Amino acid sequence: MSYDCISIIGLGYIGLPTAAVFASREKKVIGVDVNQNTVDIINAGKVHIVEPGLEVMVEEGVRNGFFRAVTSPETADAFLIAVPTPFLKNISEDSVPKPDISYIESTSRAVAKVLKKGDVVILESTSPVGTTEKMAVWLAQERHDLTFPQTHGSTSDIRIAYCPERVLPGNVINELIQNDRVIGGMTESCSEAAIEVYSSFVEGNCVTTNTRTAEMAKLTENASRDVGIAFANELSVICDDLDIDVWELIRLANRHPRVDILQPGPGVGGHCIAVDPWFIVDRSPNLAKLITEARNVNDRKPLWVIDKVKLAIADILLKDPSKSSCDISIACYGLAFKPNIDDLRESPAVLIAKKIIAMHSGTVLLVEPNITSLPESLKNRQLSALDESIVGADIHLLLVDHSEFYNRRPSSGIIVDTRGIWSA
Ligand code: SAJ
Repeated sequence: MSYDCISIIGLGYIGLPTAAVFASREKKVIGVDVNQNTVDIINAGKVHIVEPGLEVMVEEGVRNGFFRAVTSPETADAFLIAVPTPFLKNISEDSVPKPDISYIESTSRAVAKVLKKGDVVILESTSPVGTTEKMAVWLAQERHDLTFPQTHGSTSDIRIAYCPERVLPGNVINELIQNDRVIGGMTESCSEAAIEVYSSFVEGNCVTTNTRTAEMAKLTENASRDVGIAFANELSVICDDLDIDVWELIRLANRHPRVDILQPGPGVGGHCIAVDPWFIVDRSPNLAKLITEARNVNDRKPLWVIDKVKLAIADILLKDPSKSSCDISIACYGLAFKPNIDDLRESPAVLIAKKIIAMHSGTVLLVEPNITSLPESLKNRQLSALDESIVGADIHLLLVDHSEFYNRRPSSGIIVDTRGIWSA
């Protein structure tokens, strides 16, 4: 079976690059997104997200007639679902965030309407364990004239698989092509169909398993990184208390051949690592104790950083009683969720900046070289220039290790360095 027409549903950070790569391999690609504005931008050969190499690929795909975007599903041979799976915000403060898979359900029901015998449906969205099986049920509920793997095994009309994306923002195009793929088919023939789809561009290995293991693999990868970062963040708090330079400590410990500690920071951001572990906790709340605590350690880190800023303010006031808090200027360096990107989603730096603005009566300078305007949540503020902030601020709060900040250690004022690039 050859899958010549591929439909990608959800043209966001994963779906759009995936669609563009298929188009670059001269597959006929139909991108589907509910947002008319997104569809219009793509059909004009432009992009609504920043990712190196993406715009050129989208422009080429559209210009050469391989890629077009629409707002509702059309007939195709393979459907890749890459819609968001956010979590529902806490109902009460101490409840575990719950994953919201309603976009997968609505997408599945819409895709079902255009399915034909021989099609394959692949779920790529990060999902709680058991979601692919639910998707198979939703598809079957809409199409009694077709057979599905949960009832007809390897002879089913429709093939269904789970294949998580594992690409790193900032290096998406390269990782889409080079990374290994974990493919969890509902049957072996489902896995084979999915391999056939990805073989048009994936140069890594396609490793097969069942749907539940593939779903858990994705969550495990990100939970593992979250636990590793929590260890580093906890170390940073302990070392601060013991007057030890945590960055030096980690460099030394990592000289051990079997130790590889990650780097502390102001907290964990982005839409993956800070979210996905909750999908495991939601399913197994009484068992996922370490995973829960790691999340809590990382979520507490921004508050610890704010306490360090409060201490710096108190220090200045103690040394010069003629000053008041409103005379003190604080510069925040970096707002993105990690270095050298413009993505502010779930960024601990934004959270910290907002809290400092709310608590501090003096000037707060926001320096972020990768954006040209501030997000809605920081409206009424302006971006500040790096040079002026470094010279003028009383407290320098380094939040993101952007390359622009290296070798720019301020020579005066108090430094609160959450990334260790301005350590003495
Ligand atoms: N961070 C630290 N210390 C570190 C490493 C990261 O504090 O040593 C922080 C970053 O500053 C950032 C957050 O963690 O705030 C997450 O950044 P990241 O670079 O670790 O990961 P993401 O969110 O950009 O991408 C992750 C990747 N997952 C893994 O590395 C296991 C990527 O491969 C996934 O595809 C992506 O999540 C996803 O979409 O799930």
